[in-house]
Amino acid sequence: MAKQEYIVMLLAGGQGSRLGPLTRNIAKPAVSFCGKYRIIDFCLSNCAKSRITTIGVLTQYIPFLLNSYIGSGSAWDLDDPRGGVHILQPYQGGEGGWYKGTANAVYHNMTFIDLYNPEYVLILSGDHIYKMDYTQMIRFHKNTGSEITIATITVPSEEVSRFGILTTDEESRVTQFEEKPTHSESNLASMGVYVFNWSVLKQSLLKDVEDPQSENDFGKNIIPKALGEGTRIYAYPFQGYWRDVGTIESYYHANMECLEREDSVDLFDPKFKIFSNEDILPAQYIGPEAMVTDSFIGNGCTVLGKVNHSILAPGAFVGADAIIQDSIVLPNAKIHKGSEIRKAIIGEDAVLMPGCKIGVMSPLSPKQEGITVIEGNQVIDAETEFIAGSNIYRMK
Ligand code: ADQ
Ligand code: ADP
Repeated sequence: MAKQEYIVMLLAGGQGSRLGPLTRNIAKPAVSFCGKYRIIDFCLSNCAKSRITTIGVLTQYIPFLLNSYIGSGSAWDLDDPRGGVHILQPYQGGEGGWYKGTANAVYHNMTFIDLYNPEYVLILSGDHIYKMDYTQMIRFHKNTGSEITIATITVPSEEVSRFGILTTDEESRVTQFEEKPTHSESNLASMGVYVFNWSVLKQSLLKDVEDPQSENDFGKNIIPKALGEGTRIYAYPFQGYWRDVGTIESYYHANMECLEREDSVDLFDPKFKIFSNEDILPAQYIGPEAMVTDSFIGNGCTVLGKVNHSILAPGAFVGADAIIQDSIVLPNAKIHKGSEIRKAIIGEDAVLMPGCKIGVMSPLSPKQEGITVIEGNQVIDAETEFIAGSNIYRMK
């Protein structure tokens, strides 16, 4: 195998339990996004834009759809003969075994990394919505003489508990790091995107795996330990839109921000395209009585009713006199006639029989109400009413 200056290890194996009903049967990076994509498309398209030649994708949790979706990587133009895309599943023998935390997933695949003998390893997460040219971050890593570089972005103070939070000196060198603090003076968050010198990463992984107390996680263990040992860690200031879509609320809002177009990822820029590997489907069909406004409608959809400020993923069906408002309908979900869906997410392949009422129906404004979620693959009986009362409703 030819030596590569850097390779990517893409973490895509977490359960994503906070996405609840959406990840019951499907890995988080494979969840549909914005009527055309799956979440992992963003980071694979970033890799293509950054001319990355070699990517190891670490999958573990219900990986079937994700693995077949990624395939050879050709949809993102990543099937490079020098390396290409490799799905790395847990295996037995050598350093093999189930992936405990994120760092443990990389530990189990050190032999894979050694095949390419890289200077640097770029660690990415498969569940972020953003556009980034990683070559700029690698250049920053080299220029600062950093051993570990963490991509960072400022987040609203009330969200610090979802992220690794850092403090830096005036040279951007990291002086403090705390994983998911309850509150913090700083609101500079780790994006979970790292560049490591391979020699430094390897030593950290080998040491960490010996520690029985460790959860073998980058944010909880590897970064704090390295900082404590005086490793040169720098914060790369990312400019642009970035969302971790790890919760129902953040997933819903990131989809809706795409509709608003302005403060979101630019899906329309021909110089930086987001590629996807969606099925070949016919064009969308909008029926004679239908009304569609302010919405993304995927290929293969049939709309007979009304859709406003909503996203229909490929193959969705909206029957006559149905109303879809402020909602996300995931691939192949069927909403039969006369049903009303407001501020809800309808899971993949779910079927709503006629006359269902799902989501906000109370006098409160939609902004005050929670998001109603129907799990994928469910058949909801005719005339069922799920009124948004709590944040998330989980079938069963
Ligand atoms: P979290 O987002 O909580 O925090 P986590 O969800 O554990 O990190 O995992 C990140 C990525 O790794 C996800 O794409 C997930 O699918 C994958 N993953 C998780 N466990 C895995 C395993 N065992 N094997 C393979 N892949 C796995 C992290 C950092 C924070 C940072 C946020 C930014 O710890 O410091 O702020 O990301 O989103
Ligand atoms: P649980 O889900 O905890 O077993 P319930 O199904 O009775 O219990 O609902 C708990 C709360 O969720 C109630 O306040 C109920 O009004 C509300 N709820 C029920 N269905 C939905 C829905 N589809 N979306 C949002 N909230 C709902």
